[in-house]
Amino acid sequence: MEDIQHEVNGNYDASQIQVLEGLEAVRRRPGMYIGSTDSRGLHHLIYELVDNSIDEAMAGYCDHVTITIHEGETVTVRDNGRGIPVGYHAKTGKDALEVALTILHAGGKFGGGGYKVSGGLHGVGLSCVNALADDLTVEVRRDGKIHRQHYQRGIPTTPVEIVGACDPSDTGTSVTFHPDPEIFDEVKFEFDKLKSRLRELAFLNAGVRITAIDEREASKTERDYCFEGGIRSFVSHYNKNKEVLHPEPMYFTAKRMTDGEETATVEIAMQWNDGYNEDVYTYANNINTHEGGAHLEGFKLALTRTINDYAKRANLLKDKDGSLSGEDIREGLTAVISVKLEEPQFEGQTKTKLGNADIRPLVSNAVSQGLNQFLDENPAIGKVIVDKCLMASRAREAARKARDLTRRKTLLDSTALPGKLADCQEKDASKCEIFLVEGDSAGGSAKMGRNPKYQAILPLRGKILNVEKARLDRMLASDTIKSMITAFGAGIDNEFDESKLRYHKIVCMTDADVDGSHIRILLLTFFYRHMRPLVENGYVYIALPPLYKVKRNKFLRYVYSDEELDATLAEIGSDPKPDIQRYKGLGEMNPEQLWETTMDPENRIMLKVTVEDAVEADRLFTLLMGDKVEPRREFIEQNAKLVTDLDV
Ligand code: 0RA
Repeated sequence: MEDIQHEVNGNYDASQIQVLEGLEAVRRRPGMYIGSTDSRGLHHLIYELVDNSIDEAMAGYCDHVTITIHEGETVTVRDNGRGIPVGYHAKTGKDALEVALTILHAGGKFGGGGYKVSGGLHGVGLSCVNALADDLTVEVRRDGKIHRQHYQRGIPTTPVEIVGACDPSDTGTSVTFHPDPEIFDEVKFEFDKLKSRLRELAFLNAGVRITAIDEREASKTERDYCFEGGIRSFVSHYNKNKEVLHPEPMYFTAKRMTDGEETATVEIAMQWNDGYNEDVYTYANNINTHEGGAHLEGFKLALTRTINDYAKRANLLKDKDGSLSGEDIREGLTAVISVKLEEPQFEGQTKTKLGNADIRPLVSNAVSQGLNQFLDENPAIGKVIVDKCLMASRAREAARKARDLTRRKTLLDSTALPGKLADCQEKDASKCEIFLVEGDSAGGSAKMGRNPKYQAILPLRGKILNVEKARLDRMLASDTIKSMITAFGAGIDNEFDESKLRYHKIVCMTDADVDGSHIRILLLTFFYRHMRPLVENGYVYIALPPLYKVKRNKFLRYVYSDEELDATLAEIGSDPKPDIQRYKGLGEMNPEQLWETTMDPENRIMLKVTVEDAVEADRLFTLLMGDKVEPRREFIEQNAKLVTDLDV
């Protein structure tokens, strides 16, 4: 008896030291665990908790997750899973709940919950959030009791206590925390940012209801996401404003079983529309694999082979047509591929390429079998799809000829940069910036105001061609597009070569009005569609020009929003009246002002464009420019503000 007591105490001391060391490591180098301590890292705290609940849902024990942002930036993530285990944990001599909250890597995985497939980018979960919260409360509903424990900066301030009773059928976990202001640059959650990730998770986990509530007075909102169709609904959502070639997305799935246990699942949903873009989104364990990988390879392989085989079998493809290329087949295709597997290997530059080679045959078999069966059962749809591929093939041939022409031109005159470009002197691309400026008058000011050593100016004239509706040949005929391609120097589409890029900062400098935001949407869409690495690797920025200049005697300040204007006026008082100038456009600023406020690296504010921004721009673009008039009008009526505020 005494021995056992001793043993428990001994372990307790050792494990206590380990716990403190572990939590201290997280607090000392938070970036290692959650990526960063900026807004992205802050939101990551919520995703870590949501991932745990989604793991519980993937294991089949949970179908509702609620995320609430309370006043004061405190957040609750609540689920109706089995509840984190509570009770004496022999190995540590502590409560199992405390172990889950304090030991790195314990999170949702300790104790063998009976499932192996798990999401979560970092897998450090609960304890990590706990270490980075100045205040945290965990509550577990299990066996008819409500258990609760409080923490501050990862250290328990109460034991695990039973604080009430509940219905024994009511089980689940609820974590309420406040991020530690000592760790994060700014503690302010953005509901819009959360919303899109939570909706994505709901699409990826069919039938799981995700409720997002913003209780804060200034931004009160509630959203409820639940898609019985899962990734089928995801594809329908992407194709919402498009004309589709068949009424419902196709859906294929397969599982891998090892020793009677499910060790991997793949799901594919896809639907063609009458557009020209290829939109294939791939996920592994709910993480967007932007760089593709084994699942995408398996998909492309099977799709190309199956469509070609069918086209020949059904006599839709004559020998003289040769065979259809993968690109032709994927023109106008929207697809979501979601795989869930044990020990995913994330590779590539941004760790978003799935490495697990054995997932490739699983995906390709699912697509081959499923698609073959679909085509045999739906020959009319099969013909529409193959006809569309044939049209793509012919258009691509025409485009190739058009492109050869432009290439030959640049070959003859390879140093010819666009006439309107005011280039910089520096040759080291990593130091160079190019400002894409709306209109000639702002372009003129920018040329005079810039630092010509490393800043280049390209004025954009007129409307930028609608890349959604235009095929490659017509797109290349647009002067604006051509001048950007030549100025950047890295080519487009498959031939895009990042190493040839002439500027490592590409800055969209447009007015803060509706026209400006349209141009910005067009630019982002063009980059996303035809120079995607620009966006993925963080070369694209949005300049933020000021809205006002406030001046009184020696006081001078440029102000970037209405809220900031109010704050400034409050700060300096209203006696005597300051002079407030409102800038309606960049063209109203003189070269010195433009330099000082928007171009000088010392003072300027620039937003780095993320892939999410570009995807959103692309979606808005479809709405603004697509063929369907009604949704566009509705959209503009409802989102007049969003259209002008895209860069948030
Ligand atoms: C391990 C085992 C069991 C539940 C969980 C983890 C669990 C963790 C989290 C974190 C957030 N929500 C969660 N829900 C469940 C249960 C084991 C059992 O009851 O047999």
